Order: sequence, then structure tokens, then C-alpha cells
Amino acid sequence: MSGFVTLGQFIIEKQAEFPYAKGELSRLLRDIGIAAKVVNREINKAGLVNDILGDVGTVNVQGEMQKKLDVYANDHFIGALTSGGECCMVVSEENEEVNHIESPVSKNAKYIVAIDPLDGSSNIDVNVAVGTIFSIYRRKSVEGRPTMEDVLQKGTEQVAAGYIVYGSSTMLVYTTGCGVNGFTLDPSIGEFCLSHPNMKIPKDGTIYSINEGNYKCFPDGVKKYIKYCQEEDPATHRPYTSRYIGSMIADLHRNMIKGGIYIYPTTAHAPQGKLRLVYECNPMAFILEQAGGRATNGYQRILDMEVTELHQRASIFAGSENMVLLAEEYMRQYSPLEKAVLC
Ligand code: P6P
Repeated sequence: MSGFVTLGQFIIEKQAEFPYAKGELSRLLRDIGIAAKVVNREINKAGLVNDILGDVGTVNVQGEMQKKLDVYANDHFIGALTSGGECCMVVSEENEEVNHIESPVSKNAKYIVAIDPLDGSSNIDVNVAVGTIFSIYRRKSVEGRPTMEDVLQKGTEQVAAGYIVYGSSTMLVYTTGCGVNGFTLDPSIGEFCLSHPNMKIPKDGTIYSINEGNYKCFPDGVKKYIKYCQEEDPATHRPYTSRYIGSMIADLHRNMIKGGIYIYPTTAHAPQGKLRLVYECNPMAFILEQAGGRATNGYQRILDMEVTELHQRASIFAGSENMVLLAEEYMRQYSPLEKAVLC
């Protein structure tokens, strides 16, 4: 006995629990795992490879400078999904339009993948953790090319979601709606091995993550919540600790393990919020809820939000359930939705 369970073994064992499963979702998750290993290899040597750091000289749909590794990661995930044959369309932060996957093996594929290939890429050149986020839907249309209706589905319709965090170790964390499991890449065998079975986020925490540089323009409810976090109260372990990495994945992964809250509210630069609903907020909300956490936009459950645009933005309050509930209470009291004032 090897004493460890690889991602591939785990996926097959879990598939056996769904007698009607034909293996397509299992193969899709396998394809994502393969691409993650390829991207991980490039990220780990980024400092050594001259032509992989820095900007590629173009901007993405977000108007953000595309890093060479952004484009590399995007190409490799789309490539793996194309060759795997289980995906008929890919929505990516790096592409304004959808990517139709029309290879001969994909013509009957029934899954759609939304992906942020490299979240937090501004951290790449300074060797700070970055991540990949993915969300998987079953297409609604039954034939022909998938339509926008196939991808503009609510977060509650996701069949699977996950992230890869390229940090001190590389971890792949995913859910198919039956709990959350984490796998750590063992470079000596090139396999993701089960290291964090049945992950549960603590109901409370003492870490808050928010870019306080935008404080001036935060909604009053957020300002009041930040002050609550900073008050002296040993009974509730305050003041809390402020930790903000600049990679949502890294902040949320830490909070998954230690407890905490991550907030990206409306700001002057992001009056609708900054994070993207389809390929950042919804997958992270699915994972957090499956781990016993909570994810809202300050007023409404993220997974219930209507999806109207491919690159739609949303505010996000996500993490330990009791911390998010309290932050929502501050929003109700000091920034009621009907009086929401954008800077
Ligand atoms: P700011 C990275 O670009 C990202 O989407 C999240 O991963 C991160 O938490 C946030 O934006 C950082 O944004 O405006 O604080 O630099």
C-alpha cells in the first residue's frame, strides 16, 4: 500500500458513489489536475526563466496588464480542456469572448468551464502566492453550439468548483457538492495527494482581509466593521489580525484553514466591486459553503445572484460564517441596500 491517495484515485473512488456517473466529470477534473501541474512547473521556475516574468504588453478584458504567466496559464488550461474532450466551452478572465471547444472529441461534451487561470498575477514577479480558480456547469442546451444561456447560470447550478494555490506548496482544493477535499502536490512523484480530507472552515476567526488603502471610499457598514475588528476586547480575541495578500485565493485558503473573513466591497475604482462573479466569486462561494462557511455580497448569497454578463463584477464578503453574518449586520445597519451610495 502506498499510504496515500492520489487525486486520480480519489476521483475514481468518489465517482463510484454516483452509479449513474459515466466518468465525464471525473475525466474533466483529471484534465484540470494535469494542467495545474504544468502551470505549477512554470510558476516554480518563473524567477529562473527569462521570458516568463513580467508583462506581455497587452491588457485583458479587465483592462489589467496581462502577465506572461497569465497567458501561459490560460493557454495550458484551455489546451488541457480541449484535448480532454469533456468540455464544450471555456469562459476565461483572460478572454473577452467565450472559447468554443469544437474538437472532434468535444462535440458531445456536456460541461462548461469558467476559469480565472492565474488570480493575483500581480504577485508573480515578487514571488507571492497566486492561484487558479475553476467552476464547472452542465450545459443546458442539448445540441449545437453552447449559448450564453449555458454559461450565464446562477452559482447554485455549479456541478463542481475548485482552486489551485501555488504557494509554499501547491494545493488543489475542490468540491462536487459533497464536501471539500484538498490535495497537495508531491513533486517527487508528480501527483496531487489527499492531504486535507473533508475541509471545514472554522465558524469564527480572528483574521480579516481587506485592502484598507481603499478605506475612504468603503461603504459605512464596512468602515464600522473594520473598526469593530480593531477594537480591544480580549473576550472576543480583538483586535483581530489584518492579513491581505493581494491574491484572493491565498487569503481565502488561509481562512479556510484558520478561519477569517475576506472582503472586497465597492470602492471608487470598483463601484460594482472588483471580483468577477462567474469565475471568481461563484466558485469560491460554492467551496466555502460546502466547507461550512458563508459568501455574500453584503446583502445577498453570492450563489443566488442573477448572472447577466460574462465578466460581471460583485462585492464579496466570504469566509467564517459568524464573521460574515456580523459584517452583513453592519451593512444592514449602516449601509442599507436602499441607501447604497457609490463614491
Ligand atoms: P487590490 C487580484 O487581482 C484580485 O482579483 C484578488 O485576487 C485580490 O484579492 C484583489 O484582486 C487585489 O485587488 O485592488 O486590493 O489590489
